[in-house]
Amino acid sequence: MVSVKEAAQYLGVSSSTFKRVCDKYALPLHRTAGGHRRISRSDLDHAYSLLWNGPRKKCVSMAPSNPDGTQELVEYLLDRDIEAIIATIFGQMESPNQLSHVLENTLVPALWSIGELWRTKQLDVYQEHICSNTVCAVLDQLLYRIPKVEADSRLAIGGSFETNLDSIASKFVCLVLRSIGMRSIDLGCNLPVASIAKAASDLQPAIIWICHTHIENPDSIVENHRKLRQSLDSSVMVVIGGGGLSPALRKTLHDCTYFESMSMMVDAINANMLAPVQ
Ligand code: B12
Repeated sequence: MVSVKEAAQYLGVSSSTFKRVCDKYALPLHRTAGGHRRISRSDLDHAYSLLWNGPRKKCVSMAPSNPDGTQELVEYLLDRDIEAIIATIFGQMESPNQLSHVLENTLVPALWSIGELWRTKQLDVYQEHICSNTVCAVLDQLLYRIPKVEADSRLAIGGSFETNLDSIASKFVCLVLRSIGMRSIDLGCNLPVASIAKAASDLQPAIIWICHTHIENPDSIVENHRKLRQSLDSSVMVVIGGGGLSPALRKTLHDCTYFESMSMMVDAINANMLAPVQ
């Protein structure tokens, strides 16, 4: 059973819209002993299909396709065994430009599992933090183990907006862009729009990435993207992604290009399909 707040987040709508959707489609809301409303998982999935004209897509940042391998990685993360994790990643990679796919089959599902273990109280917050810190250490090391990029290659910079503490996703994107021969600079998390604009003016990147793993206030995301676009030259491309972006929020962000996964962005860059937003 899922609470109204969680269900609304899952659907990407407000709690009041969620209740209207339940009324409209006669989806039953159950009451807990304390009087709180709950919806069943299957009714929630049904609500998603009705609202968004189809089932929720299994995003690459979600369920592991190789549960045993993922379980092993979670154990390495908890043990802070950086070398074992790097060996696993290199073991699956024939060339650096496969890095996005390999990360999406290793560390990304391991993080998803950690989130689920935390949500179901099988891992404490401190253990989740150990895992996050180990992931950051692995990504920092990988950055120095992939071949150097040409000094005159295109530059990308990025991070996450102010109040947002997501640093992992930005490290992923930075590394993946480097793995396909672009120069990339991770500006980190909690960045005021004015700082990103200043960095863009100082460093003259071709691409700016913004990560949205967690979203607390959708309105501020829309406003920040609007301000960011206004501060940039039209030739600069803004690319975004992150498990926190609901379909509803994505529809309101017109000033940037959304990618469901890092590999999709890599494919678009390789196919020269990433055009500047005018
Ligand atoms: C680590 C973590 C944290 C850490 C982050 C630390 C850090 N240094 O980054 C901390 C401790 C800060 C944290 C806090 C919270 N967290 Co947290 N967290 C996670 C966890 C385990 C991993 C997040 C992560 O980095 N994932 C890896 C990234 C790379 O995944 P991703 O954003 O989905 O990105 C993928 C794609 O979308 C894409 N992508 C992402 N960005 C971009 C950008 C571009 C340009 C492109 C092309 C692609 C792209 O590539 C990625 C790989 O496929 C997730 C579980 C999970 N499913 O991921 C929970 C999770 C996201 N957290 C959750 C929650 C609830 C919280 C808190 C609200 C908990 C609390 N009560 O305080 C807070 C909110 C913090 C905030 N407001 O910012 C929930 C969110 C539920 C929901 N749907 O709303 C999750 C899903 C856990 C769960 N299973 O319930 N968290």
